[in-house]
Amino acid sequence: MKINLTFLFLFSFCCYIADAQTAMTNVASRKCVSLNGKWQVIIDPTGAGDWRQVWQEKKPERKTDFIEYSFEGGPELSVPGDFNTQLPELKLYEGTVWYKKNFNVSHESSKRLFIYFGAVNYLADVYLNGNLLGKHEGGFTPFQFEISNSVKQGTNTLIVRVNNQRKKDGIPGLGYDWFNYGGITREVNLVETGSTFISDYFIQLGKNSYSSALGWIKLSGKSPSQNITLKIPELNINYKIRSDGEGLAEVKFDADFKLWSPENPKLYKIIIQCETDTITDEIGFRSIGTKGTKVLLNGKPVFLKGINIHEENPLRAARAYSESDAILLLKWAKELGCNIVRLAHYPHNEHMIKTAEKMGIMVWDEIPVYQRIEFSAPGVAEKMDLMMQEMVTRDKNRCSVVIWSLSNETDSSPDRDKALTDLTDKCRKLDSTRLITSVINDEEYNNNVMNVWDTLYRHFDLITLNEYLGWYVPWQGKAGDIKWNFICHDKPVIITEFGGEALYGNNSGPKDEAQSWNEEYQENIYKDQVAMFGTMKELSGVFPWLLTDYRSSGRMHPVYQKGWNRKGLISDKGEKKKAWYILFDYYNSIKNNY
Ligand code: GCB
Repeated sequence: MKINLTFLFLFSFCCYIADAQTAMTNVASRKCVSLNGKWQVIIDPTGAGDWRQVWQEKKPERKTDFIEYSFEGGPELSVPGDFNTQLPELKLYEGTVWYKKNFNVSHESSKRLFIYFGAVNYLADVYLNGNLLGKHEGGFTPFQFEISNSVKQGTNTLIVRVNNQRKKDGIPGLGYDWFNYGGITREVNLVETGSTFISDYFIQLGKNSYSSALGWIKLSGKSPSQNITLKIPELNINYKIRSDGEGLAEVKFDADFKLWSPENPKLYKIIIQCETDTITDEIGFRSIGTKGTKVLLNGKPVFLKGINIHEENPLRAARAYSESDAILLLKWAKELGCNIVRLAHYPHNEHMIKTAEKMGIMVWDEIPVYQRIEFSAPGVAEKMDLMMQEMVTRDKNRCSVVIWSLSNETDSSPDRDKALTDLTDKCRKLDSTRLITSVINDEEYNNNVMNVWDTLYRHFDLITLNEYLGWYVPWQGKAGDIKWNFICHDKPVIITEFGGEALYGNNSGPKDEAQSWNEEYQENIYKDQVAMFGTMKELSGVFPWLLTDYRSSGRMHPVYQKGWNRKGLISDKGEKKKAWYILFDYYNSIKNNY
């Protein structure tokens, strides 16, 4: 884990294409005032609010004046939460909603204040007291604005223009197979810090080590050079360092850690103290790597018993955001026998990652570089970089996260290859301790031989592929007879998606016809897949698509889908389909160190 000053600088407090700042690490343990709750809103389908300048909240001055908008008297929406599921008129809405919240401040000039957003989907323009603080693009990562100098004593007004319209050069772009929930979907906080504070830190085991913690601590503010102590009381660690003129201190100490694993998800309380700030965290220590075709956790081979999950609570048919949503989804994953979840296809809220960590579930973290991204369009590479950096900044101290995934199912082209190679290199410079990959699905299947040829795999730590044999791609022979050729022979192979659709409770129609949408057809796909897995010596893990049925407007079958992707092993009512039990038996048959 090398300290790279350029990246640290970018990490910390610089402006990107949008001028929001990358959020400080570990907001949950800082002094926060929550701005969650009801916000007043104006729904603006035509964009009229832009030329009427809603953020100025004009009021009539003369008797003859009238203003054709008002937050007062209008609807309210809960934050956090998507807007589509809160008001019937927003059910399928993709457009602008203006949000407004007043808050009170009595601000000491020696302190600094930030407004922190957990996530806003997709564009956010943030105004404080009528002035633009800045903009942020990207629906699934946190960002912040410093308001120490712009906030007033007393009442302040925050207005956010949120827009979830699809963009050709957006990430994701125009088409994606999940519901486009818009709004201020995650928490909003007012964060108070000292004038110089611990803005970021990275504390994990060094690559291939079980006892050396490596990393850095970064202070931001006017007194960057300070004495810092890092304590782990349970291990009697009292490590002292001094930050340099840039506020940066290198961390390197040894300890007799009990390593984090699914069997023993051990976390340690960590206290970092500088002269002007203290922050606490719970950090686990584990090592992740590969050897040949095996994935190694703490030096021992581990088969990744995975499941894909979207950030949706199917029982509420709404965007998931809370700890209880996370518990619901992850308990199912645990019950199925999983030791890892793929949080598809974008960074999920932090509750998912922290809850998984406590439950002993590894996490696959991914950015929404999905399918038909316009890699050569102006600004797209910068947006990919920004999302990758925001994800890594937020989650790099979470030991549950073992894989950074930088894209899913992109079409092969020189532009794509360059963009994803660059992004992989940048991600590796930020964090060399985790496995880095992208998911590809362009393998060729002829005469029951699968040729995994894409040269891009050479840049990744894993061969991670999606195959829908038995659903989008008919079997060409017996599942157990398929021969696999891989472009690289020294990397673990992970099947990151497979599956098929079935409506829970539908057991009618021919069992060998996909168009019946019955549970037996899906069950057979799983039986065949399991037969195939048994023949693949390079296989180091599988992630079925997916845990639960989920909303996707493009799934238009009027009887079986009704706007839902039905590839879940669990229905939108929480019922287990027959295929669940096939996977359950398979996962239970795999020994820990297989
Ligand atoms: C895929 C995509 C995933 C889709 C899934 C499907 O290959 O990666 O996002 O939702 O197929 O259901 O078609």
